[in-house]
Amino acid sequence: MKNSNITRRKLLGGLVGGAALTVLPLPALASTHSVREFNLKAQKGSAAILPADWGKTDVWCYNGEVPGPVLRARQGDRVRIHFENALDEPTTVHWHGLRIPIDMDGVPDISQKPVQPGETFTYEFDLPDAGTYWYHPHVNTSEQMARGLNGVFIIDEKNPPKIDREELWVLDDWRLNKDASIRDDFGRGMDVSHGGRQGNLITVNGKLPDTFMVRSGERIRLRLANVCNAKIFILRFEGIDPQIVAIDGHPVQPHDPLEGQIVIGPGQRVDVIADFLGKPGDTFALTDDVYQEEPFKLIEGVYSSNAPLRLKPEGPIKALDDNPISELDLTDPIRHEITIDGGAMGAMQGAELDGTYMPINELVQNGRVWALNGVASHTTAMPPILTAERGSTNLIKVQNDTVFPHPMHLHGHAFRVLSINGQDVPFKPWADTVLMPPRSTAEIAFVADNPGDWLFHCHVLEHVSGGMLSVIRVT
Ligand SMILES: [Cu+2]
Repeated sequence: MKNSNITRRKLLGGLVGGAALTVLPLPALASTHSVREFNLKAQKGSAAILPADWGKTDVWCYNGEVPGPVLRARQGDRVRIHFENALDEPTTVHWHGLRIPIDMDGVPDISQKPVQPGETFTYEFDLPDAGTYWYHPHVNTSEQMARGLNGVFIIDEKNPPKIDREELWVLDDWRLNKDASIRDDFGRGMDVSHGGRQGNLITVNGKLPDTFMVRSGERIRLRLANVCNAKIFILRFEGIDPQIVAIDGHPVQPHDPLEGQIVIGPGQRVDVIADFLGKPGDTFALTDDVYQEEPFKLIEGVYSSNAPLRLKPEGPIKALDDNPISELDLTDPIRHEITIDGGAMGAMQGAELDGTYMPINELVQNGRVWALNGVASHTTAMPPILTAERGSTNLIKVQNDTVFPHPMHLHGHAFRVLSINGQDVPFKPWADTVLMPPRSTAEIAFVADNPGDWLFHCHVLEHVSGGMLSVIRVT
């Protein structure tokens, strides 16, 4: 791997381009597999995000690494994670996408008290699902994540796919000053009311995008995770034809990216498997098409001069085994509606905050500019936006009445994304986050099988600061 030639101007010259109801119980506490133990410490550190002549960047990180260590276990395992907070402020760890008990979910005031500086907390839970997941703080999330706190959690299938190797690409962006330090303008009003904190530097696995070497004939699984505060990637592969095999960790029938693109919003993950069938010396690429006038090359791929591993694939790419998620019965679901309002250029006149209706100017003075069903929130201790009886199938029509996209994330469950703007979504994939385009509707459905108060919020973290969070109660 070598760094491509990137000038300082290019780096920091501004924004980069600008059936029948089946309720499957969650696994019992007694696991058939071993308990895997991990130590995880949130701490201050420094990371070589930019090339060496820039010096290191002060970060907040897990175990001294950016991104944090990959936690890896096997489906059905139980994990025990000894967490220590060595930061100067409270934090928690949320296990994004994992269907675990509410008291392990890392949400302050609901799951646990924030872990204070110098304190420890032991997270322990079973892993019902295989796939690509991740972890991050849920206290002062916008700042803690922008400073580098995140990591990927990989859960291996009981029956893993036949591949030659796998690669993890953690996609992140950073807002840096010209001296490579992180800009400390967290919670800037412009970011809260517009598209969130967008960075001016994109990294893959905490480093500048780099050259990826493959051997002709290899079959490789690529795990893509977007851990940005707010940035959406529109990914396009040039020179290879990957098949999407999992979305947000959950298997989906292998298929080509729709219109050749993989759109991946904050918090989302996509697994693809690709056969690399070029000749030695050939090249391929992964680009980000968000900046249409100048597609950004994330990965430059090169085939090594080694003799091909094989000349043609050993059969088609097969589907991964399903995760044990309760299947939907959509004959007569319980229907709910959640409307997203607010933001710049929106029409919101006011909303409720702490039980009191406030006109928009008063809301803004309180730092809130977004609302779900007319309620702006600022803590997690709040009345639920909807209540679902345990075992019931719930269909939520989410309406985005704003001019911004919002990746809406539900804790503790997986839902099927049924439709966007009335159009059926191919394969109706299981997901924990649905990326809603500006002024759109989405229908999502899930079986409420995990009791607790589960956050439902935008994963643009500055939108959360601005009030876009709520709680779905499963009784
Ligand atoms: Cu949002």
